Order: sequence, then C-alpha cells, then structure tokens
Amino acid sequence: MTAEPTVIARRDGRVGRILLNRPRALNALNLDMIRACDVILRQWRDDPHVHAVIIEGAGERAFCAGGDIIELREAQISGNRPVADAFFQEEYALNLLIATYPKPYIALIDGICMGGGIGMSVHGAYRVATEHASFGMPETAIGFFPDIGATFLLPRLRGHLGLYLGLTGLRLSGADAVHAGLATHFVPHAKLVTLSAALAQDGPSVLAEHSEALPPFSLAPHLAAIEHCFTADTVPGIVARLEQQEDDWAKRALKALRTVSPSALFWTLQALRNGADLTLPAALDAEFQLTRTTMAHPDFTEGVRAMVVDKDRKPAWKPARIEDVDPASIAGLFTG
Ligand code: QUE
Repeated sequence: MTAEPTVIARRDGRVGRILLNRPRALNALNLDMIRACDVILRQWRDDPHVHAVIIEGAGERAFCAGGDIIELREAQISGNRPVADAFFQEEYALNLLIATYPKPYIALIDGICMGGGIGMSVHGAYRVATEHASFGMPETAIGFFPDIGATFLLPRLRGHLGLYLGLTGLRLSGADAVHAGLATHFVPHAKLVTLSAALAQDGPSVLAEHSEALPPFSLAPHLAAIEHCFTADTVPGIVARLEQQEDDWAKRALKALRTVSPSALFWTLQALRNGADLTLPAALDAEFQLTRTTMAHPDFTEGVRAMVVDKDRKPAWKPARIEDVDPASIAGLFTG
C-alpha cells in the first residue's frame, strides 16, 4: 500500500484545487510538498482551462502550521547544510511564485495558519479566514525569525502591528487577521463549503456576497500602545515601554517577550527593520542568508527541541535574559 499523497491537486470546474494533506502534522510543509505545489502551480499557470487556484488544508485543525522544522533541526545538528538550503530556497521561491501568480490565488483558512502556512496564503491575492482561523508568526519561540517573506509583509502592516506580531508571536483570530491585513475576507465556517463550490463555478467575484460583516478589531483599544511600544529603538526599549503600560494586554505581550528566545528578538527586530526597505525578492534573499547564521545559534536547535520535539516548553536559551544579549553578536549575523 502506498501512503496517501501529502499534496492533492485536482481540477474542479474552472479552478485548480490544492489540498495540503498531512493533517496529523497540521499540514506542515516538507520539501516534497513544496515541490509538488511548485510543479502544479507552474502547470496551471499555463493551462487555459484553469482560471484560478484554491488552496486548503486537510482535516479540522489546520490550514498549515509551518515548515517541517524537526527535519531542519536534524539537518542543522548533523551539519547537513544542503538539506536546509534546499528547503528554504525552494520554499521561498514558492512564496515568490504565489506572490507573482498571474491568476487569482485563493487560500481558504479554517484553522491554524502559522509560519510557512502564512507563506502559502498571505502572498496570494485572496485569503479567506473563518472564525476557526488562527494566524501567527511564532518563530521567536523556537529561536528563529519570521521568514517566508514576513520580513517584507510584517513591516507593511498598519500601526507597527507586524513588529508586535513578529516579536511576540501572539496569534490573531480570523476576523482580527482581516483587520490587520493578513486576510482579505471573513466567511463563517458554516458557509465555507458553499463558498468553495461557488468559487469553482464563478471565480473570486463571489467572495464579497459570501463575506460576513467583521466584528470589531479586538486590538483596537491597544493600537496606540502598540504603536508607542513597538517603535522603540531596541528590544530592551520595547520592553521598557511595555512595562510602563498598565493593562492586561501589555502584560501578555511582555510575558510573551520574556518567554521567547532573547537573541531571536534582537535578530528579528533587525530583520523586520531591514525588510521595510526591501522588495519581496530582496527580502527573501536576505532571509535565506539569515537562515544560515541563525540556525547555527544554539537557540534554534534548543527552541525546536523544547517546543516541537520534546514539547516540554522549557527552552534553555543562551543567553537566558534579554538584558544579557550582546548587540554586537547580533550585528555579526547580518554581515554574510
Ligand atoms: C513555533 C514555531 C513553529 C511551531 C511551534 C512553535 C513552527 C512550526 C511548527 C510545526 C507544527 C506542526 C508540525 C511541524 C512543525 O511548530 O514554525 O512539523 O507538524 O512549523 O512554538 O515557529
């Protein structure tokens, strides 16, 4: 018996459908899946019968939880640079293919959408989120950084929201993701099957009539504080401004910053600043260079161990405190 394919691609009416099909791994992307998506997207790009692409995740829980970081950690430990290089190079090339796709690319996001899952959706023209959707860029929690073009995307979100999301790794609901600009339409889970069939028939023009009015942005009361805190010059400066805020929102943000890798906060802040002035292709190139230096830092292997392999959620960061990170050691990661 052969294993079920991890990517299922099929034609349906006027659209091509891609199903990320690794539900037990929350549809996390491995290199085979990245290659399969690349092949089918190139084929459909030149197929006059395919007018749009719809991508979804299999199962109830996730659109796509990220990349296969356990394999990347093993590559790092065994010194297998070609495996890690191939993964990131091909993943980022796929992100760029989606961003420049000449036909409507529509992601239906009905569960967890993090990291590499953001890369498979947010670069496309249409991102439909349900009330089951949860968006996040949690890489600082594994001693990495928001990649997949996030160094381009996040600094362009309004009100410095991207700095807040990329540093803390905190999640947004589907409706909040529309407010933030990560998603484009909010559709109730109960209407998703109907919408999906209508999209196959009539294309993206049906999106508006199936979309729901948005509930208020849950971060609205905190936008001024986010702008104030996350425009500080340095990581310790951001922490100091959060410490002066009184409310529970600031306490949660501070707790998140005190939990993730201190070093990752420093290199993420720098990477997001740099990305603000780059094109998407240049940002992806810079991210690729940064994968090589940050993966070699002990916090990456330790972070993936603690959060994904052993799941003890108790990473031993080096250094352990934000106050002990040497800024000079961070600058060296960016000089290729
Ligand atoms: C932070 C992250 C990731 C994470 C957990 C974090 C991440 C990622 C995964 C993940 C999830 C399910 C899988 C898998 C990996 O978890 O980026 O292989 O099956 O991809 O706390 O950044």
